[in-house]
Amino acid sequence: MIVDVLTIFPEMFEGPMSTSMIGLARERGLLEFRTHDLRDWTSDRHRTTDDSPYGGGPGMVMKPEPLGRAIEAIQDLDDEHAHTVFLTPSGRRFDQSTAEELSAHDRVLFVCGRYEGFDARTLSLADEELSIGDYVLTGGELAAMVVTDAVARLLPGVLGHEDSAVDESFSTGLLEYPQYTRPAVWQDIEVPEVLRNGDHAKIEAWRRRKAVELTLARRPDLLEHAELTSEENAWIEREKDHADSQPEED
Ligand code: 6GU
Repeated sequence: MIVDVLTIFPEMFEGPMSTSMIGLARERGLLEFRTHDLRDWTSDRHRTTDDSPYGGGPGMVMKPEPLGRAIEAIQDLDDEHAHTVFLTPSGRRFDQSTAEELSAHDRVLFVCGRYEGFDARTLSLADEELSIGDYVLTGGELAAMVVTDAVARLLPGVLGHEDSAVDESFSTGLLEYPQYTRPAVWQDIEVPEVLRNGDHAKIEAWRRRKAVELTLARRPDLLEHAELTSEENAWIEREKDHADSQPEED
């Protein structure tokens, strides 16, 4: 997969995109990652990328001309169309299923906004607009890194253990079950007996129950879309009834 990023801060990407699994994926040729400095497509002495908004108001807006020229030039780098994603807090919320969708593209171009946002006319250059959550960042760069990380780890060969992307939180629709490693006792806390007995059916059942329990406690909203057995649904209803009959915690 080829990932291009258009930004006025290419240096922000250096550490995160060269470290650990992403760095290794690039070394192995599984991910080609390139940054492009938007200022290279400006035409004035000051290399200006923003301007004040028509109609007044606070902040600055990304100028359309450099952005348009840059996107066209980056598109032309390869024969394949780059699926073009604008990163903006008003975009569709990015999640694991969006990561899976993006990982199917041969090329993706992330366009990072700064200032108050993009000139609305440039949004027609985007195949989609994404946000990484309900909070405001100073720019799309960190969001582009978050999305690249989530997508790159889904590419074949990037994770050492191919199963690790299957069982984890969100692909099952549930939060992940608790994990333990040695020692068997740490600060007087024992690793659950079931995990040390080598009965894999029991381990599987315990992990599944813990995943459902944790999801009910912390992210009950996720249960609506999780694939649950009728036994699990019945158990959840009993847990909820039990919680309803308990006095409120403060
Ligand atoms: Cl994609 N950009 C900015 N500036 N803020 C955000 C965001 C993106 N996603 C969440 N907050």
